[in-house]
Amino acid sequence: MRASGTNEGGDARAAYGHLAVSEAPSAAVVLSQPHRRYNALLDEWLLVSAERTSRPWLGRQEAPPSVDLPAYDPSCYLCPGNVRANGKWNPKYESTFVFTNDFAALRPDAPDAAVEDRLLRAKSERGTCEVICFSPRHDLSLSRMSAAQARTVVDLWASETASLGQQYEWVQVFENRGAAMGASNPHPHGQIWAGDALPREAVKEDATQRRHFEATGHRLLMDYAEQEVGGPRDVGSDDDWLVVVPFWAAWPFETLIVPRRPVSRLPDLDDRARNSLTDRLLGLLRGYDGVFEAPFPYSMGWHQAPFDGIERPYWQLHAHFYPPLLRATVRKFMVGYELLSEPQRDITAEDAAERLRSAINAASPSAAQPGG
Ligand code: H2U
Ligand code: ZN
Repeated sequence: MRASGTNEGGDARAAYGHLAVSEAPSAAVVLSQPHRRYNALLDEWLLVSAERTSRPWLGRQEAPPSVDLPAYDPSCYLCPGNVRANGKWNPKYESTFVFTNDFAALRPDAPDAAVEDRLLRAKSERGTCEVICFSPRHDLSLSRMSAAQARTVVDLWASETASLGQQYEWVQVFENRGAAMGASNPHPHGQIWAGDALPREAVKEDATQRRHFEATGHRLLMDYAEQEVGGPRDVGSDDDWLVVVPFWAAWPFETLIVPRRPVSRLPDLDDRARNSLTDRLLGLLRGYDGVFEAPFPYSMGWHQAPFDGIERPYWQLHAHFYPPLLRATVRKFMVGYELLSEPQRDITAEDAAERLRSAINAASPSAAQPGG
């Protein structure tokens, strides 16, 4: 058994055995008490207070997602051949389908203008928003697709990135899955927003990755992968991909997926890397659905190097999965302390990884051998 956050001595040393030997005893002490962890990718700290999950909960319960969906829903605005909210018709698509969001948050025709009035500053932002349907089947989810179907989604992420990257500096591919994460419709779909400016998270990750590269000559996330593969937070890496509950995870079952070779953007992934990504993704997503034996809500998205023509050899492609659930019907709220001070989590990343790894193993026995 892997040590939980409260284990001490030998157990804890076993769990943290990946740390330098001289550090192991003190690491075990630090990591088994309330402590702060450093997020190297965001240059931020968060508070880890394991075992708070035993506190009583009389708050909001998430409704279990409805699982009995029809393969085609005549009232769904994403199903093939149906009409959307603004009167446009979807084609009778048979694989994937992309359209410009009818309620786009960014527009390509925004004027180039700015406001500068002492502390009041604003800039216009040019961009576009796409909705990407993963399948014509209303009742499928990425987690329940065949490898061939899921590969079409990987290819779609890459091809849309390539074309939007010709016009915009930042291309954000993402998916909100489940009502708990704000998905408006169970039909399997994601979104891509692209714009001229580097948004907040991109600016932070750009700075940390650049600093690490300047100091070491290595990509931060490749060094991180080397440190994590086969360790207590690995939930099913292979030769091509790191799949990990990051040391600095803030959300209970947060994961990070990173290619183990230098890759800056989705379109740069070769055929082999796309196939292994498809397998890693399906393993992870089926594991997620197994954790509470119900479709697992999350927001996920890809971070890739900006398309601004600037040489950025330090930028490593990666995906973040941010699932909100702490228990089957109880979500983690990022509220008081999190909003006002810093993120805080209730189960350790190592405990979450252990649970996720068993769920991945149960869903697909060969999928979750750490480092295998
Ligand atoms: P989410 O489920 O992640 O919200 O994505 C669905 C998007 O689909 C949402 O951004 C758009 C919404 O604006 N949409 C259309 O573009 N056309 C419609 O007919 C309904 C919803
Ligand atoms: Zn549908």
